[in-house]
Amino acid sequence: MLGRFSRRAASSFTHRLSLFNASRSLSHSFPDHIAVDEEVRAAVNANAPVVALESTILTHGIPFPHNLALAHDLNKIIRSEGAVPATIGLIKGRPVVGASDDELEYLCTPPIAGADKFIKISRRDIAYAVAHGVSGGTTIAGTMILAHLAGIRVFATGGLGGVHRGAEQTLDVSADLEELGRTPVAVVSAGAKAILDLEKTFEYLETKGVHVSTLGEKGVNIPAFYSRDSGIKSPFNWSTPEEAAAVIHANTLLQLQSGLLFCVPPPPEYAIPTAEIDSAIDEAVIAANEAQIKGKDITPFLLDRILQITDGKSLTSNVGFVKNNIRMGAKIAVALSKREN
Ligand code: PSU
Ligand code: MN
Repeated sequence: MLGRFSRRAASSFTHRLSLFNASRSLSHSFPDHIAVDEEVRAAVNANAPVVALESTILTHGIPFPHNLALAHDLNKIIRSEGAVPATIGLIKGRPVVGASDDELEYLCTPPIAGADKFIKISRRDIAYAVAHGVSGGTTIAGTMILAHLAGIRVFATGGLGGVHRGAEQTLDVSADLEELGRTPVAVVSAGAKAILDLEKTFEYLETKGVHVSTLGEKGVNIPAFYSRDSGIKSPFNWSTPEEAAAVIHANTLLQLQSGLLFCVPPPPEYAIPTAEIDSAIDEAVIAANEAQIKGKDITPFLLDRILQITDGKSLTSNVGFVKNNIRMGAKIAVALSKREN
């Protein structure tokens, strides 16, 4: 009886799988109002590997000229793994998926004095930016939305926004968490950093039904961005890109509509010891409170302060492991494409 049941289950699974593959071979319907690069379009239609990249890390995270060098390096890394890079952002009100070299340069160059600054674009900001012809960097939330509309399922970046310390008073919870709960894109990152309340951040992701898995043996904890161990147990672990791809594939097949978070601990050579980075973070958080920084300005403020306090060490670390995350993201995208073609 059991054998019969599992045979039936298996055959219906295979049937669903072939339906899935058939539907993937139809071309994706790209919304008219999003400028999707030709190469990205072709790759999405062929279910070839594509990796989305965010642009808030370029406009508000990493200072010029390091941001531009990083943007080019990330594209090269993705290509060297056999995938197509697609940096996402808004340029003069136009959502762009797969920024050209000129567009990357535009997004990375600080605005000249007096010019409008780039805004930081999450879900609430997209329609405004489009309506007003505004340019800006998309956060993880904003990037997930546009990646999904363009048919891209893998997105790699540095670190996730989360529940801020003191959120019980301020209710400051990053839109990234909400988006992970409602948009089926896999985000590859070094977790969220200890500028946040990490316990609350991962509780929130659990409530929202987000799959969280950390690279490493079973039992390896979630990383904390600059440091390898947040002290928080990872609900799941993954060891190979194929394992991660299998979970993304199942999430698609079941049409769960929720996002997935694949954490990659920073390689030891780029990690900063917890005690060292924690004291810099504490100092930065105190400075933010004193200066009464609020809302979407908090994350950029803290990143900049930590950079100053660590005398640039946080930047070297950040750039190093972002590249590592992006390589892992590309490997996952390649494994996902292989699995489904
Ligand atoms: N964490 C970082 N670097 C970053 C960000 C977060 O270490 O650049 C950016 C990401 O784009 C993320 C956003 O989506 O900040 C979260 O901002 P907020 O906390 O305002 O939601
Ligand atoms: Mn916030």
